[in-house]
Amino acid sequence: MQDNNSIVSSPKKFDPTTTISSEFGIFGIPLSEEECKVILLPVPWEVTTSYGKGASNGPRIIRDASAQIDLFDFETKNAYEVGYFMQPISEKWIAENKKYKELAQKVIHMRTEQSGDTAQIDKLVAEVNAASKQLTKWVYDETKKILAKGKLFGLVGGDHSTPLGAIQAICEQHSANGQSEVGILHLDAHSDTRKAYQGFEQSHASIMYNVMNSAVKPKKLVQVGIRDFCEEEYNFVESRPDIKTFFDIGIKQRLLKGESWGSVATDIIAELPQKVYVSFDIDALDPRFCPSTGTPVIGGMSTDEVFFILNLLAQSGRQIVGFDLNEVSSGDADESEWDGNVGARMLYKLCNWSVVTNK
Ligand SMILES: [Mn+2]
Repeated sequence: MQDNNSIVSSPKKFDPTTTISSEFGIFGIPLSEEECKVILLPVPWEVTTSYGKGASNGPRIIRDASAQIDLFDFETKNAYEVGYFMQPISEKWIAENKKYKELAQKVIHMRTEQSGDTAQIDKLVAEVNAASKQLTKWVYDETKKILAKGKLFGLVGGDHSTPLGAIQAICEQHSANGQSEVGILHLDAHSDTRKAYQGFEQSHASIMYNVMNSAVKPKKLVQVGIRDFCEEEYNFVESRPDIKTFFDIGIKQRLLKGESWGSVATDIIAELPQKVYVSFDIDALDPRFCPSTGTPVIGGMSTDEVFFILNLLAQSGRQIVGFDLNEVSSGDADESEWDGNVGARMLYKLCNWSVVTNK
């Protein structure tokens, strides 16, 4: 775990004012994968997205916007000196995403138009489900490889289905007797606890249902900012003692009555065990921070409120054992500078706090 001590002790290993091509790495940090402590796995996948599109471009628009960030950070100072690296965005998965997204769209279209026979729909759904399983297996394997090198792990989606394999690998890494010690801090507008969505077993709307039904499941799921969910999801989260949901409206009622964000955030952190995986759907934020995201919902948190939670998490002595940022989207266009900019800044804080809490 100490392979990058040389970088920590010689912070002038690279000049942070140098700008390099955004084709390599991230945040303009000109270090190789071997030299970096934090490794980011980009997953350009949005096969089952139902409403807006463009989440598969998330890794690219975040990387493109990331070079403009000042590396020195008020809260975490020179955490970046251990090096952050984003692996190349896989051309194979870009192509697979395009192929299976078309099949999934066909299914959604046939369902809304009530055209096509059931057997045809079932066949297409089975193909999409098989592709999603392959993606999850790939993410699981890549996550294990990164962990095996003693690196800190982050995933950049893609839609919210993408981190399933990563969460499973990290829960297994920190487990005993089939029970994981990891708690998930889940920031999202949506509960994402649907058993399946439009027949798709591994869609963005089912990620936390799948996580909580994994072979080695997390010790606790703590959801924050949830404001779009169906009755079945409400009943599901309320019935499980290992799930605590801070609904957005509940949080807002407390704030509107004069309670502080500090007191709300303290209650959120108190629900989490020592080891924490952060799954951050950008739509947890007020849509003004993520106008192109696939399923925006009014309400939500500000960037500062999320920064405050992360800071408090670190102050509490908890350890971030992995994280993902997902649903940052280019929208219908191939680019969205603002969504990329906000995404890059949120990702940077996740990297920084990951380093600080693992010292
Ligand atoms: Mn989500």
